[in-house]
Amino acid sequence: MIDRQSSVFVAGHKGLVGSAILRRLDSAGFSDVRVVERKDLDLRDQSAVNAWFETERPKYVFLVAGTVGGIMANSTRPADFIYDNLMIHGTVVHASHRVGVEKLIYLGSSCIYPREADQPIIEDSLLSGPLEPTNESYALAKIAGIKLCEGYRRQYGDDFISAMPTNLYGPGDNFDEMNGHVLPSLMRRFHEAKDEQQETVEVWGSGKAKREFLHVDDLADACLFLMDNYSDLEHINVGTGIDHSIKELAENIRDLIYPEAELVFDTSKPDGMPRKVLNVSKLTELGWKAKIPLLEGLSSTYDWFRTAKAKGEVRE
Ligand code: GFB
Repeated sequence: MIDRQSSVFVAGHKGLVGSAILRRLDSAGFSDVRVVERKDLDLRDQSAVNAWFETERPKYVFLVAGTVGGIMANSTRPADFIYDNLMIHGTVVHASHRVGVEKLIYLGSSCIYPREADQPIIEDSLLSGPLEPTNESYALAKIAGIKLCEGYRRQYGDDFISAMPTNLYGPGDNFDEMNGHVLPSLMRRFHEAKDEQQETVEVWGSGKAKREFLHVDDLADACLFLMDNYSDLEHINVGTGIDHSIKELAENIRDLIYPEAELVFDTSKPDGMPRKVLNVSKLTELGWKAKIPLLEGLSSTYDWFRTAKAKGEVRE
C-alpha cells in the first residue's frame, strides 16, 4: 500500500478525473496532496515542469492531465489533441524519473485500441490494427504515453504503471453540447429542451454505436487500488465490462430529464467506433470491480449538473 503520509502530486486536478482523484485521496486519508494551477505551470514545458518537480519532490504521481473532448472536438482539433497530450505525458514522466518518484500512474483511454479489435477488448489488442479515425491523434498520444511508462520501467526500473479507462462521466464533466462527450452533451441538450419545451431532441449518429460508461468516482477508486496493488509493465483496462447503445443511453437520459421528448437521430454526424467495450478480467482478478450502476450514476450526475448550473459552476 502506498504511504498515506507521503507527498502525492495530482497532475490535472481541475479536470473530471483529477477532481475525482482528489476526493478519493481525501477519503483515504492522504495528508500531503499537491496540485498546481495551469496559470502557474504549463505542463507542456519540460524545463518548467523539471523545476517544479525539483522544488516539490513528490513521492507519488497521478498523471491525469490532458486535452480531452468528445468525438467532435477530437475530429476538429487533431493538432491540439496530439501536441498537448504528447508534451504533457513526456514532461511529467521524464521529470518524475529525474527526481526519483517512487510510483506513477498514467491514464490512457480505451480509444487506444484498434477500430476492429475483438470485443470485449483485451489489453493485448494494442497495436494490432488501424485506429478509429475520429480520435486517431488523441489515441496516438495516449499510446505514446503507455510506451513512455514502459520504456522508463524497462530502461531505468521506474515503477510507472498505466491504466486504460473506458468512457468516463460524472461530476465536473464538460457539459458543452458540441465539444463534450456524449453523456454530458445529451444531458445538457435534454435539460435545455425541457426548459424551452421543445418537442424533439437531437442525438448524433445512428444511435447504434455502443459505449461503456464508467463513473469517475469508480475510476478514482480503481486508480488508488492500482497504486496500492499493481506494479507491472502491461497497461490494465478499467471499466464495467457492460456496454449500451447510444440510443439506450439517450432513452435513459430522456426518461430521467424529459420523458415527453422525442429522439431524432442526425445521421450526418459520425458514429465513431462501432463498439468499444473493455475486457476487465485482469482487473477483476486482482480484486477490483466497478460499484456505481449507470442509472444511479446518471441520476447523481444530473443532480450535480443542476446544482452546479444554478451556481454558475458548469464547465462549458
Ligand atoms: O463520447 P463520445 O463523443 O466519443 O461519443 P467516443 C460519441 C458517440 O456518441 C458517437 C454519439 O456514436 C456519436 O454519434 N452521440 C450522440 C454524441 N449524440 C451525441 C452528442 O450530443 N455528443 C457527442 N459527443 N456524441 C471518445 C474519443 O470517443 O472517447 C476520445 O473521441 C476519448 O478521444 C473517449 O477516447 C473515451 O466514445 O466516440
